[in-house]
Amino acid sequence: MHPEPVDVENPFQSDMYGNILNIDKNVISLEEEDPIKLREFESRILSGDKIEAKDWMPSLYRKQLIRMIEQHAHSEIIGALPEGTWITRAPGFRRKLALAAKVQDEVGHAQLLYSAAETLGKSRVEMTNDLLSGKSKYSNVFNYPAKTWADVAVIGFLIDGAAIVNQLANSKGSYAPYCRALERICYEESFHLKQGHDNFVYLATGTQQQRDMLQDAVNRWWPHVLTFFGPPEKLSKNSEILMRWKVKMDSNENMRQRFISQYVPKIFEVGITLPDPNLKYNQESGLWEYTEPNWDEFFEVISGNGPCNKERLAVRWWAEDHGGWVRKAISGNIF
Ligand code: BYC
Repeated sequence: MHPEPVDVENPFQSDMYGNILNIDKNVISLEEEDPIKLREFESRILSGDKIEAKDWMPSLYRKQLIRMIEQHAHSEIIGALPEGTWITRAPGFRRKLALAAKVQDEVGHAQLLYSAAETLGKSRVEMTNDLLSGKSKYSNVFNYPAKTWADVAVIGFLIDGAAIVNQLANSKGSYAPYCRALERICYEESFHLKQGHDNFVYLATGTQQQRDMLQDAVNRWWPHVLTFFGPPEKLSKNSEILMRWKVKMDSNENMRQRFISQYVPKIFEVGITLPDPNLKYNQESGLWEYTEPNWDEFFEVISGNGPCNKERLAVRWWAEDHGGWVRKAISGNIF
């Protein structure tokens, strides 16, 4: 049985940003915004200026940022789970140590990101409640199981690689607290990438059994890795405004292309193939051609109907239930 959602009046609710949590969260259309303030805001963004938490911003900018940063934070928390299940089964002490440190980092990234989202007026408690109730999304890729040790290598190399492509670009964006968090996260992700690459190469150059295990994991993960960057333009409802306001520094498709061009050669280099007969570089367009991932499946998964969605949320409910006493004790409200 699930416990009751967390009380939003909980004293653990952060007020570290002063009165920022009391800001008006009602979203009004751009036409209703003060045109002078809106023009000034947009020209600041155009000139490359960063927006800080207490600066004026259109309510839609605030809403979009909360949505995106919150989803990112949840992705880090839930993303710790597929790899986390392998800590106790890692082959050898060195791999175990590295994986435990990596998973711990991911949870730390969530902390940074929840704090960045809190600067915009949504409390950590509200965000946790929205994750637990299924209202908030998190990255689709973490709703697939990590079946073998090779899945850990693929996640560490390709999912972390994809994350770096996305986050490095967006760390140059317009909202300063998010950019600061992303910059720190990218430093740590580059260690995760080394860990993933080392593991990937080790398996790719190992015994036939290790190579088969890796190839099988790559075959299963490749389509999901491509979806990590979000749907193509015609299905991407948020991209236009987010790019105009430099929250997203490039389109989903351009990020995907950047990832493919950086990582496909590295995969081929160690003799691993990709499960896509249409994958090829088009010299004329300068773009990679590939088989479109199944976007119907993607939307099903992000609506809560993927292979592991229920299992992932059940773990969070368990943590909520069993960790409540710790939160109460820390907040001094144990009696
Ligand atoms: N998964 O309008 P679009 C990590 C949703 S964790 C789920 O293009 P947007 C790691 C989207 O929310 C790092 N949902 O969206 C951790 C929207 O629905 P709503 C994860 C997705 O926001 C542990 C709808 O589809 N990285 O690296 O403009 C271990 C339409 O899409 C996804 C981030 O979170 C998806 N993949 O662009 C290892 C990066 N894609 O909300 C590794 C930050 C789309 O309107 N986020 N949707 O109902 C972003 O950069 C952007 O949010 C995205 C999507 C590019 C992902």
